[in-house]
Amino acid sequence: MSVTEAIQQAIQQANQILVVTHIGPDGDALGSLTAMGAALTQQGKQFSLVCDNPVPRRFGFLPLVNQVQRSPDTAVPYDLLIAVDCGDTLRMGKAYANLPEPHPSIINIDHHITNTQFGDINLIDPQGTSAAEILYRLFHDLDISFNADLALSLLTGLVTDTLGFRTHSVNAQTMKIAAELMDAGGNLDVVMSQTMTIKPLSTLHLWQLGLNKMKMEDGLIWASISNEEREAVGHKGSGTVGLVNLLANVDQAAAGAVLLEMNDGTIRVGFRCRPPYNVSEVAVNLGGGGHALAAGCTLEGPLAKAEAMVVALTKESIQQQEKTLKNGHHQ
Ligand SMILES: [Mn+2]
Repeated sequence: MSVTEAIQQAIQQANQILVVTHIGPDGDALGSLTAMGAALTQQGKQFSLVCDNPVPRRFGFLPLVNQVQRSPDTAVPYDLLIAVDCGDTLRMGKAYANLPEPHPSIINIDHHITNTQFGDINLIDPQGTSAAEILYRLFHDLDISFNADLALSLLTGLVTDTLGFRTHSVNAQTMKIAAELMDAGGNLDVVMSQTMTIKPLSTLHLWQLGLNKMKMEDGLIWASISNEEREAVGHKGSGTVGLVNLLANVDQAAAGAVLLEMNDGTIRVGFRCRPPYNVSEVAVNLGGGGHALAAGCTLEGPLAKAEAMVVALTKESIQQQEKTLKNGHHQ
């Protein structure tokens, strides 16, 4: 049985489906979550859509977003869990950690290269630009019709994880999928303006802070922001809202990092780089994960200690990679 057939059978046989996306949700997380909701609605299935963090306001335009709940229903005996855009079970937060035993069987749909294959069925494609792109292919194979709701959700995942079709992973196929989703009623202008262009003032204040604090040494550009500073500018959530991209796109930098101290004292670290560099290894070494060009991890405080560790390990990783690149023709 192919993975697609196995997924089809598991969904057909399930009565109560729990769909979960990752904490600190981005456009791909919420687009994939609501797309799965739209597809399950078409199939007449009972489901809950769960994200163990509030939905950021800018994603309010997504279909079914009002159905997204913070935790699974305790009274519902879920017999299938579908995880979307989650590299490991920790990324589901309490939505998974607090699930009563026996756990339902798991379908794991993702595009992170560091995915731990935690599902009973795993549909993982690290080449995929987004979890939404993998869902697009799955729904295509399952003959699910791309109505406007489904198209808008998938287009949101595609647009946001590619930073508006600008990442290295974008190819002609990505654009064909986007075109098809637009034909099906997905409004690109809405997605672009809501997720890429319009920003809350707090985002620019965080950038202002980050640009004031940025340092660059040995190919690494980084900024480290304390909880006090973060709260003073009204930053909510755990993402760097583009600051890490802004830094890492500096021509002279091999890699960029942003450290954000959260109010529980943990440090959220985002890494970015451009080819031929890779930041997923350093993120994995620090207990996190992600993609070659975009990765992250969570560290224990204090901030200065986390910063020293991140800076030392990332510089070392850059140096190693430069050595390997220089000797590339010998391998
Ligand atoms: Mn994603």
